[in-house]
Amino acid sequence: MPSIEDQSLKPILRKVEAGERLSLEDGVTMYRSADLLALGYMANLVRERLHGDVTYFNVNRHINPTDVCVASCRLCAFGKRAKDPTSYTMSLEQVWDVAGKGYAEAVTEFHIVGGLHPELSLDWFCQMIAGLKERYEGVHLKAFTMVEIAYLAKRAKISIRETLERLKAAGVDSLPGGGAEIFSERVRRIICDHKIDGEEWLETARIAHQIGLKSNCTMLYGHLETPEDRADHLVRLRELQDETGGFVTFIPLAFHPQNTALAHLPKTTGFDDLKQIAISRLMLDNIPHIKAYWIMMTPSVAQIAQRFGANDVDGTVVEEKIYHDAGATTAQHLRRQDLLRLIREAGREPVERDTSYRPVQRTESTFTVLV
Ligand code: V47
Repeated sequence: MPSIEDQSLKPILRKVEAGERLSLEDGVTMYRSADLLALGYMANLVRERLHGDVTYFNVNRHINPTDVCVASCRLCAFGKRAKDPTSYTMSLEQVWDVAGKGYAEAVTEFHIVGGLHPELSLDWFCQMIAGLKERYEGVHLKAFTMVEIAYLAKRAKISIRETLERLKAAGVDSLPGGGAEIFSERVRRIICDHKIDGEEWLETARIAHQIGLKSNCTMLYGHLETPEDRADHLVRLRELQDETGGFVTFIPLAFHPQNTALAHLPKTTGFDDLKQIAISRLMLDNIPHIKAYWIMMTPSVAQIAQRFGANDVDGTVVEEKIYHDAGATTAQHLRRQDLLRLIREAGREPVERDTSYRPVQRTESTFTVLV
């Protein structure tokens, strides 16, 4: 056990050892502490209690059907106006085609998110989903952030519940965690004032969970938020999880400022990224998995994060646009064997999972090209 240098963490350590819930104030105390090793030690205790030595990964592919977006969020380098000649929108055939391209291993999940397009209808997206299901039977479709759901409902002039029900009937299996950003209204007004507010994000997630769609959840950090805003965000996610149990994985997302309207802000440091992973594990005692998204934190930091509270690294990804448009210097994809090495080197046992965290059994014949 390491020595706890920061005395303010001692009462928190006692709670962690006793398996007690941490308070919002404990969260703020941890954010104010620079005792990274003590935070990592505590988070690792919880992580090993829950998952032992296992670190999960999956073989997935990201698909972004369009970057056209009616919102102009200051945090974003991805969205473009429809009249921008550099914007793109795929046809249905292109989406179905791109889903199977460029990867020679059997994908178990498509992660599908995009801009808020002013002309693509709910029917179009239902067709897109149904077409993917038909062509790639057995691939889990994790599609549409709460923000996209709310926008599609508004455009179709139907309720959020009905929108989610229609997408579920078309073949959506679960929802990714994006768009939550930070729930603080003060900060949200500056970084993404065109988006639904925090309460609406939580309400959309609540309805998704009620109709049987699991989802992930995220927090965007490293911009204008305070330690109190971060702790509040985590507590609000934890409260909804107490109610629905529908969140599977939490993914803290470090803000990448390049090419955004907030380009003057500095990038987060590895220190802050690891601290955020540790505090997430400690505060979110009812969310099973904490993901260190390698695209966002770099494979090196994602690897260290496996000893600071994380138990997942995300997957092969194949083609990532949102972070790369905002200056990410990481690769766009990692091979399955790269992920295995990264995890093993951290002294963890790699387990390939599907989106529901069931282990995936591989034989040579499942490594077939999909196209
Ligand atoms: O919603 C946008 C964020 C999210 C920037 O559910 C930015 O498994 C940093 O949600 N700098 C998309 N972040 C990514 C996302 C995600 C990723 C991996 C796995 C899962 C999952 C979800 O990225 C957006 C927004 O919060 N984002 N722009 C930026 N400049």
